[in-house]
Amino acid sequence: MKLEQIELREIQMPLVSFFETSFGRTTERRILLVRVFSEGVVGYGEATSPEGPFYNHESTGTAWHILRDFVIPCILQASVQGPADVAAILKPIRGHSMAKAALETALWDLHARKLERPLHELLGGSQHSIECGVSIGIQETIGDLLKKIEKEVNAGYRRIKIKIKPGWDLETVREVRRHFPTIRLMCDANSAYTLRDIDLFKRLDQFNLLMIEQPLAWNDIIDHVQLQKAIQTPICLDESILDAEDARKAVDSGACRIINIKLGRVAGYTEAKKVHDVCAARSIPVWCGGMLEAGIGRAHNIAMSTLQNFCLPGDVSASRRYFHCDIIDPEVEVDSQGRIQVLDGPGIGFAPNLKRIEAVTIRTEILRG
Ligand code: OSB
Ligand code: MG
Repeated sequence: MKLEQIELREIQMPLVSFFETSFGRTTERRILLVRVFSEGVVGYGEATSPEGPFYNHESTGTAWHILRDFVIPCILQASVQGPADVAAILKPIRGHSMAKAALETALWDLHARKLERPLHELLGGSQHSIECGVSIGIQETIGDLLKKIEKEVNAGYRRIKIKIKPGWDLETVREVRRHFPTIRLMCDANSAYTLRDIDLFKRLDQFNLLMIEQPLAWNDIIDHVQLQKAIQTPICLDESILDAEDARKAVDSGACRIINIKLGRVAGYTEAKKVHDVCAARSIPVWCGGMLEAGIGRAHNIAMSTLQNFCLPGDVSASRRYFHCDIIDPEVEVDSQGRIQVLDGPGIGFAPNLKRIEAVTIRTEILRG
C-alpha cells in the first residue's frame, strides 16, 4: 500500500446528555480522527480513547502523542502490504492500543475502499443486521434512570445496561427490576469493587441479570475467578481483556463466561478477530462494547459486529443518542426492532461528512513519509 500522507485531527463535540460511570462524568467528547491517503483513496479511523486516563491509561492527548510521534512514523517507514500487517509492525510499541487501533482500522477501511468492497465482507462477517442494546450512565436520581430506561425500551432496544458504583448498586438494580420485570438487564461496574464486596454480588444474583460487566480491578483476572465461582450471574470482562491471550486465560481459568470486545482496547481488527475466535472455540459469546464513539468509530463497530460470534446485543446504538449531529452520512439509526441494518457501500459503508468534520475540528496535523 503506497501511503502518501496521514492526517491526524482532533474534533470536539458536546454529548446530548452527560454520561457517568464509576470513574467519572463526560459531557463533551474530544475525539481523534485519522485519515490515510493512498492513490486517490482515503481511509478513516477514530481513536476511542476517552478525554482522561480513567477507563484505561489512554487519553485524547496521549493518543495524539503516540500516533504523531510513534505509530504513524512507524507505519510510514514500514512497507505495509495490507492492513493485516499493521498489528505486527506496531507490536514493538507497548500498550496504547486505542492509538494503534485508530490507524489500523483506517487502513482496513482504506483497503476495502480500494477494492470497492464492504469492510464487513473482507472481515468475514456474516450478519446483515446487528442487535442493539444501550448503556445508561449513572443518573442524579433513580426516577431519572427509570425514565431513561422506559424511553430506550420503547424505542426497541433489546438489552439495557446500567452503570453501577458503590452507593448506586443493589437498591438501584432492585428498583429497575421491580419496574421492568422482564427486560434483558445487565450492569457494568467499571472496576469499582473488590472481593470484599462479594456479598453484594451474591445478592445481585436474585435479579436475573444477563451478566455483570467488569466488577473487579481493570488489571485483574485471578480475583474474578473467585468471584465467578461464588455467584450464578455470568461475569463479562471488558477492561481486563487486552488481547487474545488475556481472553484465553480468562475463559480457561473461569474468570468470565462472556467477553465484551472493543476495537480500541485490543488495538484493532486483527486482535479483535483473534479474541472473537478464542471465544468462539470455547462457546463463549462476545458482544461489541462502545466508547461513546462518533460516526467513524461507530461504523467500524458495526462492521466488526457482523462476525458470527457477536451473538449478544452490543452497546452500539443510534448516533442521535450521543450527538445532535454526527460526522457521517447517513447517521447510525436503529429500527423499531432494535437492530442496525448493515450497509453494503465500500469500506465502513458510511460517508464521512467532511463539512461537519471541518466544523468541529480543533487541530489538524499532516504527516508524510
Ligand atoms: O465500560 O463499556 C464501558 C463508555 C465509556 C467508557 C467505558 C464504557 C462506556 C459505555 C458506553 O458503557 C458505551 C456506549 O454507549 O458507547
Ligand atoms: Mg464496560
